[in-house]
Order: sequence, then C-alpha cells, then structure tokens
Amino acid sequence: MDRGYKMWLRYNQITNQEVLEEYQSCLQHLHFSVNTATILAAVDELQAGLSSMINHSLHVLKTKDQRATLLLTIEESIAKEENVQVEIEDEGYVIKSIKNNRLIIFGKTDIGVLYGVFHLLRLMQTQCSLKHIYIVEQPKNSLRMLNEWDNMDGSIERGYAGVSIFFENNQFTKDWERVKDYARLLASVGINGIAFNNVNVHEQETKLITPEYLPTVAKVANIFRMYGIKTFLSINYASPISLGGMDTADPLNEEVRQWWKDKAKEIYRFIPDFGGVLVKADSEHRPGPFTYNRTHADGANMLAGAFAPFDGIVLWRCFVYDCMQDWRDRSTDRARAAYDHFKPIDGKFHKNVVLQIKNGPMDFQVREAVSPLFGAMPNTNQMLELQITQEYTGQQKHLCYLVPQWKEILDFDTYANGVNTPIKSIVDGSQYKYDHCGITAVSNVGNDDNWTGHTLAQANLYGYARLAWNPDLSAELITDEWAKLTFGVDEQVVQVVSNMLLQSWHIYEKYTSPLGVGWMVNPGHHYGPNVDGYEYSVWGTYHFADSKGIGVDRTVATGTGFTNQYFKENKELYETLNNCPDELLLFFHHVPYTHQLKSGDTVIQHIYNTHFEGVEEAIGLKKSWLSLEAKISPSIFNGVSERLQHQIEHAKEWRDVINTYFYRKSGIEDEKNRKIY
Ligand code: GCV
Repeated sequence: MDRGYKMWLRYNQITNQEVLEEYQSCLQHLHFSVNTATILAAVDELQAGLSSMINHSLHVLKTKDQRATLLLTIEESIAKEENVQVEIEDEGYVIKSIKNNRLIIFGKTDIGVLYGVFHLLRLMQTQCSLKHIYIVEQPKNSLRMLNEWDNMDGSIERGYAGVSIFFENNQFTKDWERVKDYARLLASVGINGIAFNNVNVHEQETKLITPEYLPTVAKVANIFRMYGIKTFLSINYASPISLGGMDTADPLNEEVRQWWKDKAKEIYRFIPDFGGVLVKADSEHRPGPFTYNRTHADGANMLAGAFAPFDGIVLWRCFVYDCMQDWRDRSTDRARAAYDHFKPIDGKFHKNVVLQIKNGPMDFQVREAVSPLFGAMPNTNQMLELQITQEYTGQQKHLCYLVPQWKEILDFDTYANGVNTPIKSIVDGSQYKYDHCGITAVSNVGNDDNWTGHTLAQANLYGYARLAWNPDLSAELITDEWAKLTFGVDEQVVQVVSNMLLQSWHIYEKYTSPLGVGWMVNPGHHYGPNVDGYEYSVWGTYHFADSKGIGVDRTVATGTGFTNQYFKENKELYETLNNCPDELLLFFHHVPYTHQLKSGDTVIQHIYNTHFEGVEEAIGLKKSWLSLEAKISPSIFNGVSERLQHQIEHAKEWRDVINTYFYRKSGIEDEKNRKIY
C-alpha cells in the first residue's frame, strides 16, 4: 500500500506512450568515467529510477564510445569535446543533449554528477522532454543544511511525525536503510549538511563525541558522505565539565582549550571530513560563556580554534535570550536580545564561525518581523535558520505550506548595503563575501510511514531544500514540481494540490494569529489556542491585551526601542502607525481595538473577520481535496482527509476562543452580528 514513504522519489511508471518512447530511445547505454562511491550511488539511483519509470535500466559500457547515450563525467576533456561549459563550481553540474540523441551530465565533482542525475530523474518524473536541453546549475548557498532535533531516547523535540530515525532507547537505530533513504532524499534536492542531534544536548547526547559513540557517528557520516552530505553534531558547551571531569568550561581557561583541541583531534580520527559543531549556548537554560563573564565570541572562537586545523566549522546560534527576563520594564524585549548580544561583537569571530540566526527575532511564529541582525554584521559570517517542523504552524496536523513565508523572508530588503540588499543576498555571501554562509532549517521528519505525518507536509521539506539551492525559484514553480513528483502529472491534481498549498499559510494565519501578534498558543506543547498562553508570562500577558487595546509597543518613541535595530528605511517603516504594514501592526505597536487598519477595518473587526474567514477557507481546503478522491491512492487520500477534518474542527476552536476572548475584553460587537461563543 502506498503510504508516501518514497516522498518525491517515486519513479512511477510512465504511461504516456510518446514520452515513454522518447526516454527509451535516448536512454540505452551508459558510460561513467570515474568510480567513486558517490558516482556508484548515482548510477544505482539512475538504474532504479529508469527500471521503474521506463521498464529498462541502462546497459553499462566499460569504454566510452558512440553507443553511450548517457555519459556521466567529471573529466573536463570529455565535457569539452561535447562543447559543455566547464566553468562551474564544485557542486555544480551541466546536463546537455548532444549529437545523435545522446545526453551528457558533467559535474566538477562526483557530487555534481549525483545532483545532475537527480535532476535528470526529476525531469523524467515530471515528463519533460530531454531533447535540446542545456541546463547549467550551481547552488546559490554553500551551506544547505538540516538540523534534526532528535534525542537519543528516540524522541524528537518539536517532532510531529513519529520518533527519531537515528536513535532509539539511547542507542543508534538499527534501521540503517532508512537513514540511507533519508540521505538519498536529501541529496536529491541538494542538501549538503546535517546536524542529527538536538541543539538541546542532554546528558546522553553529550556523549556522542566520545569513543563510545564516535564509531557509530562515523557510520552515519559514511552514509551521508556518499550523498554529498557532511555530518555535524550539536554539542554541549559544558562538555569539559560533563565529560572531562573539569570544574569549568571557561573558554579562556587553557585546560579547557586544550580539552577541546584534543576532542576535535579525536573526532577527526573517526570522521576525517566531519563538518563541525552546532552550539546553543546561554539560551533556555543551556550552558555558555556568560557563566564565566565571557562573550559569545570568546566561546565560539575557542571551539573554532580547536576545529580549524581540520577545516571544521562552528555553527553558533544567535537564539540567545533570557527567558526569565522581566518585560514590564520596557527596555527588556526578547525581540531585541540577539541583536543586543551580537551586533557589538561584529568582526570578533574567527573565520570558521558562522552565526546561525533564526528568521525572526522571536521564535518561528506564524508571522513575525525578520531578524534585524541580518546584514548588521558585515564582518561576521551569517546563516539563516528556518523551521520546517511546524511547531507554531499547526504541527503537521494542519496544512501550512511555508514556502511562501520563506520567500518573503529571503526577499526581504534589509537595506544593509542600500536598496536591494535582500536577506538571500546576505546569507549567500554575495554582499559581504563571507567565508561560510547559507541556510539551515529544523527538519520535520520522523519514523512515520510517510516521514512527515501529514503527507502534504513533505512539500515543506522539499520546498525548503529547493530554496536553499536557489532562493530565486518561485513558490509556484517549486509547488508545481512537488505536486507532480508526488502525485503525477494529472493537471487537475497538480492544480488543486498546488492551490491548496499556496493558500494554506494565509489560511492558518487567519484563524490563529492576527496582525503579527504571535504566541497565542498553549504553553509547553504550543498547540491550540490560548490567548494568554505564553509560557514565560510570569511578568504579565505577552501582548499586553486589556479592555482598550492590544499589541507590543516596540517603537523608539514610546516602546522597547526594537525598531531602532533595523536599517533606516525599515526603522521608518515599522516605527510609525502610518507606515507599519497591517500584517505586523501588533508586533510593533500597541493600539486600541478601534484603530483603523489600512484595509479599512478596525483591529477588532479584522480579528473577527479573519477568524470567520479562516474557518470557511479551511473547509474549502477539505472540499478541494475531496474532489481528488478518484485520483489519489486511498491510504494517502484518507490520511490527508482526516487531517483536514481535524484542521476544520480545530480552526473552529481557534475562532471561538480568540473571538470570544477579544469580544469579552473589548465589549465591542461584531459589525456583522455573527455568533461569537
Ligand atoms: C530546541 C523554541 C522551542 C524549543 C527549541 C528552541 C530552540 O524555544 O520551543 O523547543 O529548542 O526554540 O530553537 O533552541
């Protein structure tokens, strides 16, 4: 039964006769000129894909001759003979149709060839013609990573699709085939780095960097290496204490420094191409350099020094804030924390440190402003951190396709270098020539049959990776690709699924989080409505809702001064009510419920309207899906239908809880006299 395990590598039989004949005639004999593990993986993938799609695999020729209808090569001389452009970057590739109905895939490296093969298979799965093609591809971002928040007991922090595929019962998994399938899936969309344990490193995971576990970490790394993916580990900053028996983890202490140097050496003995370490320090009760009155640069550089001799890098998270801070005093605003901590130490980090910055200054809300740190540190490597797992966006029970949100983030103009300095141009290194940079994201997979719980949530993983490869791809193109790869090329299916996906973020936003307010979720697990639910609300309601108004005043004039962290143009955009876009109004301003939005509605009427509309549109999602019943495999169809029904019921709960709360608080009637419970 098809439960969606294959994700977008389904390789369904091609039934269109014309297309089938075209592929069969041009894909007959294969010659590949090198024999690395990666090339062999590419050939295996190709053979499996072709036998399944066009009923035959390729006959492999030992020597290169004219019969070879498909050439895979990293040799420039061969590429040049076929007039193929050879000036490409290491991970780039070219796919070109050459004379006599043949094809060549040239990569600068074997990884490039692998990517080219996956691209060819994608063209075939989406039934594109292979005649007259000349594709030159190279990634825009050098780091294209995933962070798994997996714990060794098998649980996944913020995981909504079963348990870990890497760990169980405080040991590694026994299902190595699944790890390999994950590597294949990730390579097929160009992911090239993975940190596979949670950034919250508990006692057991702290030991991953010891000889007890390093041989098995190496086994994971071997699998991922074959697919061009480097392995990283999240580490516990206090490891010298927990593992080394020391009484300090002070980054300036010589013994601590030596401990990390020895540790790095040991790790590289097991994994010679280990990517490096990912660190969450001084945040949400994790240890860090603040304990020793040291800066984050001191902490990161100490590790960077230890890993530099092996070309390892340090991914240092900027999600640093004091969760217990008292925000009745308006000078302390969680949104300000990352910039306040890191901006003053721009230029103080070693070349092999990369600051990993969440897209927003708070925490992966349905909608929040972008982090003002992007572009504010021209002398320090930066990368963007997104969240694919749907912690605040419906936990893979609701449909919420995040590619449109990520596009807005990547295209957001920071003005850091004048007009047209979008975030994508900062994290790809084109603005400031960073040594290391790119994009990472918290993964959404677990051991569920279909990896992501909600089958349609697979599109978020796919879309993230495609954007990490090329942030200029449009949301529409990515969505169309994913729908075809997953459900086949039937026009109605592609159209309906794409529309559902593309609307879903706005629908979710409508019935959950109006005007950028955020955090109206139950504390702890973060699922379901709870207007005053922010877990660190010990100091009062997060959004300051009272009988007159709502919103967090982050202006310089009267609020926390957060707006001042942006470059001038954006500061002016957010500072005044006149300029501030509706969708972020309550993120930046505290206003009366009667405040009139640019849309013409008052704030309270907007809250009522969007919550009613959101439910109607969630009902519309299900209706659209039901129209596809005859065309989708039953187990996938039923699984998605059930989740869409749950989404409708839950959207109603959201609508009623939120509308009632604000009706009672404000005492203002709905203009349309709808029933508010
Ligand atoms: C891994 C939020 C989440 C935590 C997560 C943290 C982080 O606070 O709720 O589960 O911890 O972000 O990104 O470090």
